Amino acid sequence: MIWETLIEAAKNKAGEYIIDFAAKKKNWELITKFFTKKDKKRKIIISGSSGVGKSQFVQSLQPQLPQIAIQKRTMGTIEKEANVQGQGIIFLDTAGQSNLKIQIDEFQKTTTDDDYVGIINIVSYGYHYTSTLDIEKDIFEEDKVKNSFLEANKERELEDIRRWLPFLEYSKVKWIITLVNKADIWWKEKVDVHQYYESGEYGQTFENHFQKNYFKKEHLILPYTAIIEPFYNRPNAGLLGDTAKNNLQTYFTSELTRLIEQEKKNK
Ligand SMILES: Nc1nc2c(ncn2[C@@H]2O[C@H](COP(=O)(O)OP(=O)(O)O)[C@@H](O)[C@H]2O)c(=O)[nH]1
Ligand SMILES: [Mg+2]
Repeated sequence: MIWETLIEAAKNKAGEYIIDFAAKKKNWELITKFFTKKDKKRKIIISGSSGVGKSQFVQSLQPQLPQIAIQKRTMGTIEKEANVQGQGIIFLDTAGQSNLKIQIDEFQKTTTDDDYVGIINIVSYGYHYTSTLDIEKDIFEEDKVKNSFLEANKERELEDIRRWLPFLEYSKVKWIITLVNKADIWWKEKVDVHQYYESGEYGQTFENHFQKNYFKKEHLILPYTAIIEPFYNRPNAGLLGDTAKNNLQTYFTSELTRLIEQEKKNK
């Protein structure tokens, strides 16, 4: 129970009532809950090409952020609400063919609207799911994923960030997380994967942009697995177990919590 919340609560009739009620119930959490609802919600944009695991990622937050609940569909975006240390958070997921355009619209809003605190850009080192290719011909060579397929998808990831990084020039968001999803698939190549996103072509693209930039943002690169699942049902995946998956998810949540608390303090 935080003192500020209690003092804030005592300021008005509704607050007094809640304090009374919480005291009767001996449940002080009720006060925090009541006031968090009234507090301004912070927005986080989930970006990334289709098939990298955006929706699955939002799904995976469920056990990590127990209060994640309300889901709302608007034009092109799916909003999911959660509570991180008493702060209401809205995750904005996008779906469909034109999701890059929708994401860019959201990025543009971050220059004028200070509800937006961060961006989680999801990538998957080329292991994108796609429905337009022939699995046998275009994706696999025997049981090995074709290099040409992975390279083409990584190129798509780069094209996407090149398209939207300029829109972040005057953005009010404080941080960007590059979430390298599907670690269960690429775990064996983790050294290369980390290098690629940190200082390879992807990392370079990011760094180059922010050098020119007036507003510096914190950029974290975190490994993640939203779900453990073989890539196109091939038997060779599953290189990372449940414990590791949980550890990656817990680590992500602790970093997210840190960023949100930091942002609240600086407000
Ligand atoms: N192996 C594995 N598959 C994943 C992971 N995350 C998502 N997927 C799969 O990738 C496909 C696309 O995921 P989805 O969330 O729909 O991607 P979106 O288009 O970005 O929303 C689905 O079949 C997911 O089950 C992951 O961490 N590991
Ligand atoms: Mg989706």
